[in-house]
Amino acid sequence: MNDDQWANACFETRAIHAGQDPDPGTGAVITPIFQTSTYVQEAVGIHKGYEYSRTDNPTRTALQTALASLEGGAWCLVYASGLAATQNLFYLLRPGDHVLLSDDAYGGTYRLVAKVLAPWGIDFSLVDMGDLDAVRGAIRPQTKLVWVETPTNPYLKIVDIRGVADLLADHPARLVVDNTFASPYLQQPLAHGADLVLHSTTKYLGGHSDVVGGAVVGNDPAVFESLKFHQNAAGAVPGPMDCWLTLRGIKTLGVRMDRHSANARAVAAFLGQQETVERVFYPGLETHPNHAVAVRQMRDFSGMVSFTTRGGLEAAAAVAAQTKIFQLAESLGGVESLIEHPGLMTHASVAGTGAEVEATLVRLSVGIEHVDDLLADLKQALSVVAEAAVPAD
Ligand code: P1T
Repeated sequence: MNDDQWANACFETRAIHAGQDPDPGTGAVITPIFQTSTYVQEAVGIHKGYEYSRTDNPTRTALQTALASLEGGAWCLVYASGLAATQNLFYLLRPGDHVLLSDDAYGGTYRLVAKVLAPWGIDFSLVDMGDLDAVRGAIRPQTKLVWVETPTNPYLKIVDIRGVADLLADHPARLVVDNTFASPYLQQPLAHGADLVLHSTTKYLGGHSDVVGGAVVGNDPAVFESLKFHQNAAGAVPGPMDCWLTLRGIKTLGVRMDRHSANARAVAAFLGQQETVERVFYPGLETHPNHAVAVRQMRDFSGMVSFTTRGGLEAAAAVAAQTKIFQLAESLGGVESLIEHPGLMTHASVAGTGAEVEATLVRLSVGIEHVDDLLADLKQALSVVAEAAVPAD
């Protein structure tokens, strides 16, 4: 089958096969790691489509073809990290242009915009993208990019992608959706009107916490040409081994996301019953303010759950230190469960900006271990905190 024929296959089948036909030279079923920096030319300018691996590499091409297929886009570019992909997208802007950024976005995205790009003349404002009236009010004639994360990091707010796209119908701004928390198995933003999709492939797409990478997917050929030019000129490319690891990860994306979602649903329900837990943030809960939008645009609700504890920062940090299966670490989306304190870890760079997170917030990346073990681990960690909060007789 060729790529056009795979286009008609279901998601799980494309995850395994799109862009990943057996190697024509050897019959290898798995795409080889083309660990080469350069390619021999028959004569000057006569070659098989590859000249130099900053520009293109066959393992990278396979990953790009697969991800474009999974997001339903015409093209994909992959990068050395999610932030390298984000930076590349900002080359679409010029000094004086304005960006609308989600007020609850990954701290590193905020840091790139506020601390690196703003000094070069890119203007930005933060807005609660869940409030479409607020988005409408914040759009300016100079707005060229609207940056949505959904679900957001770390409060798991849900943004109505179609709603924001409709607001931009008569405006030249491009709508970018960071789809890292959902993955294309659960949500395909282009189908809801987004212009571009961004991923930290480090997370669910890679799926095994063994590789850092990023991706952008879109349909507009002019945007592809511009991004490709800038990526080649500036050089933020992933190595072939990293592309191969990500390709291997996406083959199991569907089964992993089903299990992540089922486990997270159980964890969110459990946390909601605990006295030491104040509030639970999970888009799969019917009490989530945008649950109806999540149902409309997502297949399931993914594996991220956040909650606030009673008892202040000490209690939140203590829970994060007490879990045994949930390992205390930044990042998310791997098969193993992780726990972290966003205020002191992933979102420390938003401190003092007005977009900071609560000191009592804890974020879980719920893995695919057995759910009974995960619930028991959280129970013992929360009980230690509860005991510490009760004064001894
Ligand atoms: O780490 P990197 O591959 O560069 O991706 C950046 C990034 C982009 N978008 C979202 C939604 C993200 O969550 C991230 C990275 N986030 C973490 C490392 C974290 O622990 O939240």
